[in-house]
Amino acid sequence: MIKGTIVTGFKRGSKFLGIPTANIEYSDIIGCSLLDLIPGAYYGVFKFKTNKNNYDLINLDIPYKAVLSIGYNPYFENNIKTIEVFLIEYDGLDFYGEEVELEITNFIRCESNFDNFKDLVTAITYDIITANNKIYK
Ligand code: RBF
Ligand code: MG
Repeated sequence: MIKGTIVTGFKRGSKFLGIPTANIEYSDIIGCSLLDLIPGAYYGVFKFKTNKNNYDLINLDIPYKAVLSIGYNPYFENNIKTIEVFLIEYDGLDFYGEEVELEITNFIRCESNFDNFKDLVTAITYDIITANNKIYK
Protein backbone atom coordinates (compact mmCIF):
# COMPACT_ATOMS: atom_id res chain seq x y z
CA MET A 1 0.00 0.00 0.00
CA ILE A 2 1.19 3.50 -0.82
CA LYS A 3 0.40 6.46 1.41
CA GLY A 4 1.13 9.93 0.11
CA THR A 5 0.08 13.37 -0.96
CA ILE A 6 -0.99 14.64 -4.36
CA VAL A 7 1.61 17.08 -5.70
CA THR A 8 2.12 19.07 -8.86
CA GLY A 9 3.63 17.01 -11.64
CA PHE A 10 5.26 18.02 -14.89
CA LYS A 11 1.96 19.46 -16.09
CA ARG A 12 1.98 17.38 -19.22
CA GLY A 13 -0.83 15.00 -18.42
CA SER A 14 -3.77 17.26 -19.13
CA LYS A 15 -2.16 19.59 -21.61
CA PHE A 16 -0.38 17.21 -23.94
CA LEU A 17 -2.04 13.89 -23.41
CA GLY A 18 -5.62 14.72 -22.47
CA ILE A 19 -5.08 12.23 -19.67
CA PRO A 20 -4.78 14.17 -16.41
CA THR A 21 -2.80 12.32 -13.78
CA ALA A 22 -2.28 13.02 -10.12
CA ASN A 23 1.32 12.75 -9.01
CA ILE A 24 1.83 11.10 -5.67
CA GLU A 25 4.61 12.11 -3.33
CA TYR A 26 4.69 9.13 -1.06
CA SER A 27 5.25 9.21 2.65
CA ASP A 28 5.14 5.46 3.10
CA ILE A 29 5.17 2.41 0.89
CA ILE A 30 4.22 -0.63 2.88
CA GLY A 31 5.62 -3.93 1.68
CA CYS A 32 8.36 -2.70 -0.68
CA SER A 33 10.26 0.38 -1.81
CA LEU A 34 9.53 2.53 -4.85
CA LEU A 35 12.75 1.37 -6.45
CA ASP A 36 11.64 -2.26 -6.17
CA LEU A 37 8.52 -1.65 -8.23
CA ILE A 38 9.01 -2.60 -11.87
CA PRO A 39 8.40 0.46 -14.08
CA GLY A 40 5.07 -0.02 -15.78
CA ALA A 41 1.32 0.38 -15.78
CA TYR A 42 -0.67 -0.99 -12.86
CA TYR A 43 -4.17 -0.72 -11.55
CA GLY A 44 -5.68 -0.71 -8.13
CA VAL A 45 -7.89 1.10 -5.70
CA PHE A 46 -7.45 4.66 -4.49
CA LYS A 47 -8.85 6.38 -1.42
CA PHE A 48 -8.82 10.00 -0.33
CA LYS A 49 -7.87 10.41 3.32
CA THR A 50 -8.43 14.18 3.38
CA ASN A 51 -10.59 16.74 1.61
CA LYS A 52 -8.78 19.94 2.61
CA ASN A 53 -10.14 21.88 -0.35
CA ASN A 54 -13.70 20.75 0.27
CA TYR A 55 -14.32 19.43 -3.21
CA ASP A 56 -17.87 18.14 -3.62
CA LEU A 57 -16.53 15.28 -5.72
CA ILE A 58 -14.25 13.88 -3.03
CA ASN A 59 -15.90 11.23 -0.92
CA LEU A 60 -13.70 9.92 1.87
CA ASP A 61 -15.81 6.80 2.31
CA ILE A 62 -15.60 5.26 -1.13
CA PRO A 63 -12.78 3.62 -3.12
CA TYR A 64 -11.94 4.93 -6.59
CA LYS A 65 -10.72 2.85 -9.52
CA ALA A 66 -7.18 3.90 -10.36
CA VAL A 67 -4.68 3.27 -13.15
CA LEU A 68 -1.07 3.93 -12.25
CA SER A 69 2.11 4.72 -14.05
CA ILE A 70 5.23 3.97 -12.04
CA GLY A 71 8.51 4.80 -13.67
CA TYR A 72 10.60 7.26 -15.58
CA ASN A 73 8.28 8.15 -18.49
CA PRO A 74 10.97 7.42 -21.11
CA TYR A 75 8.94 9.16 -23.78
CA PHE A 76 9.53 12.40 -21.86
CA GLU A 77 13.01 11.44 -20.63
CA ASN A 78 12.37 11.99 -16.94
CA ASN A 79 15.25 10.94 -14.76
CA ILE A 80 13.37 10.38 -11.54
CA LYS A 81 10.96 7.59 -10.76
CA THR A 82 7.45 8.85 -10.18
CA ILE A 83 4.07 7.48 -9.22
CA GLU A 84 1.21 8.94 -11.24
CA VAL A 85 -2.42 8.03 -10.90
CA PHE A 86 -5.30 8.40 -13.31
CA LEU A 87 -8.70 8.17 -11.65
CA ILE A 88 -11.08 6.43 -14.02
CA GLU A 89 -14.22 8.11 -12.78
CA TYR A 90 -12.87 11.66 -12.72
CA ASP A 91 -11.64 14.03 -15.32
CA GLY A 92 -9.34 16.98 -14.98
CA LEU A 93 -9.65 17.83 -11.32
CA ASP A 94 -6.77 19.24 -9.30
CA PHE A 95 -6.53 17.45 -6.00
CA TYR A 96 -3.27 19.06 -4.87
CA GLY A 97 -2.47 18.67 -1.20
CA GLU A 98 -4.88 15.86 -0.47
CA GLU A 99 -3.60 12.82 1.36
CA VAL A 100 -4.35 9.55 -0.34
CA GLU A 101 -3.90 5.80 -0.06
CA LEU A 102 -3.37 3.45 -2.96
CA GLU A 103 -3.67 -0.30 -3.01
CA ILE A 104 -1.96 -1.62 -6.13
CA THR A 105 -3.60 -4.89 -7.08
CA ASN A 106 -2.40 -5.77 -10.59
CA PHE A 107 0.38 -5.23 -13.08
CA ILE A 108 -0.71 -4.43 -16.65
CA ARG A 109 2.53 -4.03 -18.64
CA CYS A 110 6.11 -2.83 -18.49
CA GLU A 111 6.88 0.82 -19.12
CA SER A 112 8.07 1.39 -22.66
CA ASN A 113 9.21 4.08 -24.99
CA PHE A 114 7.14 4.95 -28.05
CA ASP A 115 8.01 6.22 -31.50
CA ASN A 116 5.36 8.87 -31.35
CA PHE A 117 2.86 10.59 -29.20
CA LYS A 118 -0.13 8.80 -30.72
CA ASP A 119 1.25 5.36 -29.73
CA LEU A 120 1.86 6.53 -26.17
CA VAL A 121 -1.71 7.79 -25.85
CA THR A 122 -3.08 4.58 -27.42
CA ALA A 123 -1.14 2.44 -24.92
CA ILE A 124 -2.40 4.49 -21.96
CA THR A 125 -5.96 4.32 -23.31
CA TYR A 126 -5.70 0.50 -23.42
CA ASP A 127 -4.38 0.49 -19.84
CA ILE A 128 -7.41 2.48 -18.72
CA ILE A 129 -9.82 0.15 -20.54
CA THR A 130 -8.07 -2.91 -19.07
CA ALA A 131 -8.30 -1.54 -15.57
CA ASN A 132 -11.88 -0.39 -15.94
CA ASN A 133 -12.96 -3.85 -17.11
CA LYS A 134 -11.17 -5.68 -14.34
CA ILE A 135 -11.52 -3.67 -11.16
CA TYR A 136 -14.37 -4.71 -8.94
CA LYS A 137 -14.84 -2.50 -5.94
N1 RBF B 1 5.08 7.23 -20.26
C1 RBF B 1 6.02 6.58 -20.98
O1 RBF B 1 6.99 7.19 -21.42
N2 RBF B 1 5.93 5.22 -21.20
C2 RBF B 1 4.89 4.47 -20.75
O2 RBF B 1 4.86 3.25 -20.97
C3 RBF B 1 3.86 5.14 -20.00
N3 RBF B 1 2.79 4.45 -19.52
C4 RBF B 1 1.80 5.12 -18.84
C5 RBF B 1 0.68 4.41 -18.37
C6 RBF B 1 -0.35 5.05 -17.69
C7 RBF B 1 -1.53 4.27 -17.22
C8 RBF B 1 -0.26 6.46 -17.46
C9 RBF B 1 -1.35 7.18 -16.75
C10 RBF B 1 0.86 7.15 -17.92
C11 RBF B 1 1.89 6.50 -18.61
N4 RBF B 1 3.01 7.19 -19.07
C12 RBF B 1 3.99 6.54 -19.78
C13 RBF B 1 3.30 8.50 -18.52
C14 RBF B 1 2.97 9.68 -19.33
O3 RBF B 1 4.10 9.95 -20.08
C15 RBF B 1 2.70 10.75 -18.28
O4 RBF B 1 1.41 10.61 -17.78
C16 RBF B 1 2.97 12.13 -18.76
O5 RBF B 1 4.35 12.28 -18.90
C17 RBF B 1 2.47 13.18 -17.79
O6 RBF B 1 3.24 13.25 -16.65
MG1 MG C 1 0.27 14.67 -13.62
